[in-house]
Amino acid sequence: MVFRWFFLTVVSCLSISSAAAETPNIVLIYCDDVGYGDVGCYGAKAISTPNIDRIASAGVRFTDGHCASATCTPSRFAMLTGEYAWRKKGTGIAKGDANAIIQPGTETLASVLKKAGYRTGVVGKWHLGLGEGKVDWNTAIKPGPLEIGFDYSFLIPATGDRVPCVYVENHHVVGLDPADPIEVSFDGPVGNDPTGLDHPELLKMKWHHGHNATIVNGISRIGFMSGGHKARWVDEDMADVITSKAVNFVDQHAAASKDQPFFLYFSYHDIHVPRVPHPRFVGKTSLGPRGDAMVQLDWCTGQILDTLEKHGLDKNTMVIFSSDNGPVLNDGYYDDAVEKNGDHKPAGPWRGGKYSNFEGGTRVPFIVSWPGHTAPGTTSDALVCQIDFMASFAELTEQTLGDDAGPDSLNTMDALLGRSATGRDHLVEHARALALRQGHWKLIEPNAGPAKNQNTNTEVGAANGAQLYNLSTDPGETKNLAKDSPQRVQQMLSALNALRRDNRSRPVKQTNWSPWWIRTPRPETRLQPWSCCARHNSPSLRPWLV
Ligand code: NG6
Ligand code: CA
Repeated sequence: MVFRWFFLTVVSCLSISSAAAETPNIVLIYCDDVGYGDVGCYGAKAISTPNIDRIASAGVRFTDGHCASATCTPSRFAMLTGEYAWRKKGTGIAKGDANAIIQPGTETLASVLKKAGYRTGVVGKWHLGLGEGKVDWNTAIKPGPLEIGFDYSFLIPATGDRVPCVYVENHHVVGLDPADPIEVSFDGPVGNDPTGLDHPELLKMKWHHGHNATIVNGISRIGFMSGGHKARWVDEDMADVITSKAVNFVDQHAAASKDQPFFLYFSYHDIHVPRVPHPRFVGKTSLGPRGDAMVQLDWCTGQILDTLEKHGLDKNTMVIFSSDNGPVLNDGYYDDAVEKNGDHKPAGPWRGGKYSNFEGGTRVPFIVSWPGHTAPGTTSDALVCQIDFMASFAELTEQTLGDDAGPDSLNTMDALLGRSATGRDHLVEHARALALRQGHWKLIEPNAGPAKNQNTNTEVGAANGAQLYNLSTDPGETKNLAKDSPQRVQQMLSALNALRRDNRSRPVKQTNWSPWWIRTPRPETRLQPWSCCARHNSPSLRPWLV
């Protein structure tokens, strides 16, 4: 009898648990250099973004949503691996011929979803390195996304402004003529292609800083490239090309099996430099190419939303819209971004932008919609970060992350869906230095240096001493309160150092399990369930440990 009761209880627990696993399709729309204030539903007046606003009207728009770093490679590394990039050497802005930064065998957001039965794809900007050793672009290029959990990839290998200027589909350059092999170098010239430095008369967009090496499609790039002429991309067509690949991925899914969920990481080139939108978008804003590229980006968003609707997939698809770092105007080309900006505020109310430790560096547009699960048209002030996607989706799909996987990824799914007003209780923001958020308090650690990025003119948040800001009364980070609150500064510096020292934010799971009746009650070593929120979990933030 007792056995029967026990058996039924176990069975019913199991069935409850499997009924709780949810596997919506997931479309992660990831922009490049789009700032908080560049999107209509975040207050942009000079740019209209009806399609992005459609996502917001079906879901939750976050006001305190972050990428993990203020530049691309480390942000993407953190989002895909659930580990802060500042913990790992070699995760700074990657060269165009960088080797794969995420090693095969590393658990990633894609591999977690693949284990849950998803078909996984990445389309667009990669910028996390490909291959190993001296990369040969004329043979199979691996490892890459396919070796870390993606079933399909169609890539801009690094950035639009770096060679090689070709697309890579799965392991191969698209449209490569074997008689015209590709060679790439970041150390010195290769081949005979003209450079922007020697032949400015050949340029349709002039370089301002950097970006003066090989000319491709009338635009000089970072790095040297020869060969692969037929395979080279045309910047004006890039948004159309990658959008058609993303749409194909969804179409194929719809044709093959609606039962298998899919995860599409759709990673735009826009609005990174060089900003060269298709002629049909030119002049759509008063802001020049930067604003017009934003209109193009919104169009791409509409295409993918329409495709979901066409197949009736929208009802069970979670759409996430965000950006890899804050905004920048002049990032290396004369494209009128500064001259035509007028009173547009790319970072919205936040100070700084790309490259900055001020909020503008990492506080970006962040929208989540999932019909039937997110309340339409809502706003959340919860502190959320892309680094948490991994643990949050592991939880949603009822998987347990290993201790080595995603060490800084916390399950914040309730906040992401707007079910809870509380997200993280702390976050490390990464630019040239580290900054710690604890609620509305923000500490930027001492980092001496010029106040502005000398190329882009962005305020980077440098200062000899610590900076402490109260974002609830001073969202623009104008009053440094460090001298008034030395104790808080000390507490936050030690918490930051403890996060560094611990090598993780999510506590390890308890492995030496023993029955409760023989456990020693020692609060300082008792570990909390990993999926709980950071407030209860982070060893670094428990004051009795720091
Ligand atoms: C910088 C480039 C900048 C941009 C950035 C990467 C120079 C002087 N600046 O080094 O133009 O390419 O790297 O941007 O070369 S990111 O959004 O991909 O991180
Ligand atoms: Ca970027």
